[in-house]
Amino acid sequence: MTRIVEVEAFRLGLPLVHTFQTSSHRKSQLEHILVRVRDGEGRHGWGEIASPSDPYYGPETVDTCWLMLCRYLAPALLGTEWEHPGGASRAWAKVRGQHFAKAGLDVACWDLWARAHDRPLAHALGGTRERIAAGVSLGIEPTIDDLLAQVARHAGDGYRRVKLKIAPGWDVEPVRAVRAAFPDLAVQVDANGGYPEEPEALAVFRDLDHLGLLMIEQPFPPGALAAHARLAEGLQTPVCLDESVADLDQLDSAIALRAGTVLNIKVSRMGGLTPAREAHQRAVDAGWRVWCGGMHEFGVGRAANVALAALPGFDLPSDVSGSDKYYARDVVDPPIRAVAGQVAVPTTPGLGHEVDEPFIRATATAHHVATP
Ligand code: OSB
Ligand code: MG
Repeated sequence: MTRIVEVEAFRLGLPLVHTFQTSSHRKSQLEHILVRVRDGEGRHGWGEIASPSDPYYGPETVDTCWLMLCRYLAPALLGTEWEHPGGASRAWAKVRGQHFAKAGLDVACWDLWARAHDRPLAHALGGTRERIAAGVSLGIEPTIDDLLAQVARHAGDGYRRVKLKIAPGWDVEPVRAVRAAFPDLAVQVDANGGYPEEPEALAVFRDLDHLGLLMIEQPFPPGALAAHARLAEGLQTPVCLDESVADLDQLDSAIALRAGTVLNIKVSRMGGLTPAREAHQRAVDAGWRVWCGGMHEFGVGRAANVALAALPGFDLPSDVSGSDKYYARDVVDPPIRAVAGQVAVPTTPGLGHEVDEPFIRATATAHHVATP
């Protein structure tokens, strides 16, 4: 049995090497929360709460995650004994929502447990891949030339799939330009729910449907499952859901309604590795394809994504690029690296990357210690 006797939380900002813009926000530095758990035998594990600062992707923010972690989630975990990390999440099952905050604690428990059993996290989860296919997610750029330069840079680094953020006013034209300039590159788009289900938007998706895209991700707002189903029925291009599926019940509804055929599985959005692994199984059983999405994680969260993406069902390229696409200095050593568009799955215990604890302690802008 494992009992966590201490939860430490660190708020930490890292500058991005390249400003990132989506349909809703623009960022040049990101603040995440790193979580360290320790058990009675002195073993420890790390996790990351990769919430955006503002409530535009989902309802959570760094501030709400900090509050929920300190006031509810950490105290609940401290009072629970568990045999397997899947049992740790029962500690906070009563708390509704708060998936990003829960995910940080869940990953820390998985890391501790995998290390205690001397197993790489990917193996502990049931992963079978030695390396995973990595793609890059590119934000909205000031001009099409800027976008083409970004695509050229990452294609030059060996990535063979790019995801382009789209928004009303930045869609068919830039995507067509990338398609024309890079005919051999796999391209997909992500709207982050930025379109209403209206004739102008439907015309955009009809045009995109002719560009040979791998998929169209989250065209409509999260709750609009029926709208996604109507769109998917009329398109050749697969529809992928991200924001619409934050738990297994929403996944069941999406499957029943045929609101898509592809699922972007994020550890953060689902509330941890335990629910993410279950979502993988349910989606694959329903005949959907899955891949692993990201939230611009620092190295701790990124390593968890790599481990998840080693599961057998993840057969589409993931948004799990190397640390260097985002950060000049990461919080893990070695940083996550992509070679020829692939990231090797670590074979050392736990997350498989040493966490740079002195750097985290020295750089944190807030620190909280929870004990029983
Ligand atoms: O919708 O997938 C998304 C980043 C922040 C918020 C939402 C999304 C993203 C990404 C980045 O696409 C994926 C990555 O971590 O590289
Ligand atoms: Mg997305």
